[in-house]
Amino acid sequence: MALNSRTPAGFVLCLCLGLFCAFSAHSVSLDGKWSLRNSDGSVAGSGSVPGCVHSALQQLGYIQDPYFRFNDVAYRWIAFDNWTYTTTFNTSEQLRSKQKVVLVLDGVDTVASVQLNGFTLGGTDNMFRSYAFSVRPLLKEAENVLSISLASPVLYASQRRKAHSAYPVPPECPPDVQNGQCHVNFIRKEQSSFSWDWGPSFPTLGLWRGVHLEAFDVLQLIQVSSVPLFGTSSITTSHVHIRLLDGLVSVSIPELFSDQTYQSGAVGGSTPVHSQGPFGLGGFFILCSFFVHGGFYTLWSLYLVQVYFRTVELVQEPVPGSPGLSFFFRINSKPVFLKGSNWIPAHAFQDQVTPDILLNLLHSAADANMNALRVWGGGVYEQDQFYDLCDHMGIMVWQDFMFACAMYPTEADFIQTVRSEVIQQVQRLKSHPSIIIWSGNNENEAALATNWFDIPESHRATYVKDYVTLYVENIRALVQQEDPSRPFLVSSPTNGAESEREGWVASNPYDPHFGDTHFYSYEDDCWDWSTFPRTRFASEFGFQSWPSFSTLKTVSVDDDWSYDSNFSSHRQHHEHGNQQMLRQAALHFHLPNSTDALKRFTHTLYMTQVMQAQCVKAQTEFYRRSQTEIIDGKGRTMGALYWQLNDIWPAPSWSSIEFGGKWKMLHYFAQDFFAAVLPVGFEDDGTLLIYAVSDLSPDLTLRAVVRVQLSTKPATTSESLAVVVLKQEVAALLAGCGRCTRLSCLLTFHLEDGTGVQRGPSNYHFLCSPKDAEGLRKANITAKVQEDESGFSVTLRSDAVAPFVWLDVGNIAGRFSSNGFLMVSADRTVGFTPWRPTSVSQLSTSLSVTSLRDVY
Ligand code: BMA
Repeated sequence: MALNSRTPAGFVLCLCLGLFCAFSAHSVSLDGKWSLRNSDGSVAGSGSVPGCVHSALQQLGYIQDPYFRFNDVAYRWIAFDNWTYTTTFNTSEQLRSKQKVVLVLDGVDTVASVQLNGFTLGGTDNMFRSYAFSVRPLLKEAENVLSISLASPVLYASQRRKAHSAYPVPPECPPDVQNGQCHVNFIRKEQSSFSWDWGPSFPTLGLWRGVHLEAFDVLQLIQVSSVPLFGTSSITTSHVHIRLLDGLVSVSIPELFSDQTYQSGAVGGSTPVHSQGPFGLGGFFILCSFFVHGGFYTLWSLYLVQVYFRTVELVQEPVPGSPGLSFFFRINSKPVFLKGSNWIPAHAFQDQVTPDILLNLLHSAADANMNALRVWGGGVYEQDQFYDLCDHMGIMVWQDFMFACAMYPTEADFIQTVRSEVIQQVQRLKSHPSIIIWSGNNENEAALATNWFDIPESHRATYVKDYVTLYVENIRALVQQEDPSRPFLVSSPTNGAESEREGWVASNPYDPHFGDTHFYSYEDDCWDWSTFPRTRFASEFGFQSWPSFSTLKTVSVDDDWSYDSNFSSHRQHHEHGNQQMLRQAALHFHLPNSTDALKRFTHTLYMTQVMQAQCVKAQTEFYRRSQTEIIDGKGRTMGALYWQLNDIWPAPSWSSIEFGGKWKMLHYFAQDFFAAVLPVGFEDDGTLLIYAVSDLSPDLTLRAVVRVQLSTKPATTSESLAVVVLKQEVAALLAGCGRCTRLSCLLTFHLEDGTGVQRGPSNYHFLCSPKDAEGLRKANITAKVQEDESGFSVTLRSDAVAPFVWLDVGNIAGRFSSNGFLMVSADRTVGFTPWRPTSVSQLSTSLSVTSLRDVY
C-alpha cells in the first residue's frame, strides 16, 4: 500500500526505494559462523555474524532463555567479560588483483579492536556507524585470520565515566528497580540495553550487522540517495546524491532530460553529486546511469531509482485566540493529525528481530489506523526494512537520534564519533519518504530545564553549553547540511521555536502553548479529561498494563503466578508500577477477588489491560477532539502518539502489543479511537457532548445516534475536523428515557451520514463508574468457533450486558477482528485470523471469554 492510501485526501504519492549501493567490482561477504570466546577461553564455541554473544551462548547451550524468570540478573556476567569473534577466510585472485580492498563492518556492538593477520587495523566505539579499513596489502591467498575483540561495554562505560573527572554527566545509574548497569550515556550504543523502565539489562556485545570485503580499482560508489527539495513555487526538484572516491561521474536521468558531469573528490574523500530536475507531482521510476572515467577505466552502472514526492513542513506560527505557536505537520500542503505511538527496540538482541516480527508489528500499527510512529531515542536506528515497510504502509516516522533521558559528554572523540554516526544514518535513511522529521534527543531538554538530576544552579551553564554543542552545533548542523528536506527538532518534548528563542533550553519545555509534550499522571483519574494537558501535540502519554498469561507463562513457573510474587516485582521496572496500576483500576472497577489464586492473578492481568485501554482511549479521544478548538487559550492538538507500541520482553509496560505480537486490549481499542471517523462522547459539568471527529476530506454531514435512543441534528465537518454534534444535559437525557439513572444506564452512540449509513465505529459513555453500576450482573456468554472460506469466527451469545468482553486463545498466535468490547446485544460474531495453521477444535479448547463481572 502506498503512503497516500492511508492518509488524508490530498496526500500525494510519496514513494521511494532507498538505494544504498555499495558499488564495486567485487564484494565478498564474511557473514556466517565465526568462532567466539571469552577473555580466558573458558567459554568458547561458534557464533553467527550478524549476531551477538548472548544469542550465540543460548544457541550453544551455555545459557537458557535470557528472558526466563530472573535470568537478566543471572547472566550479568556476560557483559562484564571481553569477547573475541574470529573468522578465517581465503581470497580469490580476482579480489587480490584489485587496487584497493576495504574491510567493511556494517555494525559493531560496540567497543572493539580489529585485527587482520596479526595486524591491528583500528578500533570501533559506536554501534550506530559502520567502519571501513583498507586491507589490500595484508591479504593472503589462504588462511587470513580476522579477529574482532570486544571490550565489556559495562566496564568501558565506567572507565569513560572515571576519565571524565571534571564534572559528573548524570544520571550515574538507573533506579535500582531496573536491575541495570551504570553510565550508558558514555557509550554510543542502544541506551536501553543497560536497562529501562520497560526493559531488561542486557548490555549486548557482537557484530550486529554484516561484515564484508569490497574490492575495486578506481572508485567506489558508496551510496545513491534522493530527497525532494521544494522551492517556494510549485516547481519541485529532487537531488540524487552519489558519493564516490575518485574520477569523473556523469549522471544521466533520461526521464528528466538531465545529463551532467561532475568531478569527484580524491581517493579517501567523497563527493555528493546533485542532480536536479523539474519534477512534477506523482511517482515514477527514474533510470540513472553513471558513466565514470578514471585513468584507463570506464565503468557503467544502471540504477533504478524510485523518486517520491511529498512535502513536509512543521508549522509553528501564531494561533488566533491563543498565546504561543502552533505545532503541526503540513504534508503536501495539508495539515495532518498524527495518530500513532512510540516504537522501542523489538528485542534486546537485535539479531533476533526477524523480517516477520517487523512486518507483524508494523501491520498491527497500520491496522489500528495509525499513520505515525516515533522511533524513540533510547533504542536503535532501525534496520532498512523497517523504513521500507513504513514507506509502503503509509506510516509516517518521527525519527529521534539515539540520546535519551541523560546528559552526554562532549569530549572531542565523543563528538567525532557522533558526527560520523549522524552523517551515516542520515545518508542511509533520508531517501525514505516515511521519515517526516528528525529529532535530536528524547527528553534531554526537559531533563535540563526541570533539573531531573539536581544539577546545582552554579553548574547549569556547563550542561547547557554541552547540550547546545552536541545537539545544535553538531547534530543539527550536520542534519541540515545532509538533509535540508525535513524539519529538525532539537528535542522531544520541546517548545520548538520558543525553545530556540530561549537558548535551546526553554524554562518549561512542557508548555502546552508550544511544541510537543510528554505527559504522564498515574495518580489522577484518567477518566477525567480535565487532567490532560490541552497540548499542541501529544508525543508521549500512557499507562502500564501486564501482558496476558500465555505470554508470561513462557518465562515463568507456577510459583511466579501471583501479583505480589518476586517474579511480578522483578519484571516491573517502573518504581511502584504494579501498585499504580491497581490504584488507577480501583478508581472505577472492583478489583479481582477470586479465592482461586491463579484466577485472581489472570483476572488481575485482565484488569490492568482494561484500565490501560480505557485510560489511553480517554486521553486520545480528548486529543483528537481538541484538534480544532481553542479553550482558555489552549488547544489545536495535532498529534497523539501514545507510549508505547511494542515490547522488548514479556513484562509489564506501557505497550499495546505484547512481546510476541499479541494485541493487548489497548491495541484493539486503538483500532477504534484512531478510526478515520470517530464519535467522541464526554461530559462537561453535567452536559453530555458528542463530537464527530474526521480525518477525511472535510465534507461529511454526520448526525449522532445515541442509545437510549436519540437522533441528533446533522452537523457538517466542512469547517473543522472535530465538530459538536450533540450537546445535552445528562439529567434531561435521562429524564427523557423513563427509568434510567446514571447508575443503571450507559450510553452508546455512533455517527451516521445523510443516507443513514454508519460512519466509523460505535462508541460508549459510562454515566458512572462500573463499580457503582446497578444491575450489572455476571453475564453468561457462550462461544462457538467456526471456520468458513474467510477464516475463523467466534459467535458469542450473552444473556446480559457485558463490558470489556475479552477473548483469549492462549498461545495460538493470531488476532481477533475486535476484542475487549462492550456487549450490548445478545449476539456478536468476531473473526479470528491465525498467524499459523490451527483448527476449530484447537481454538475451541483454548478459547476463554472474560468480561468485567467475572472478576469479582
Ligand atoms: C518516557 C519515555 C521513556 C519511558 C517512558 C515511560 O519518558 O521517553 O523514557 O520509558 O516515558 O516512563
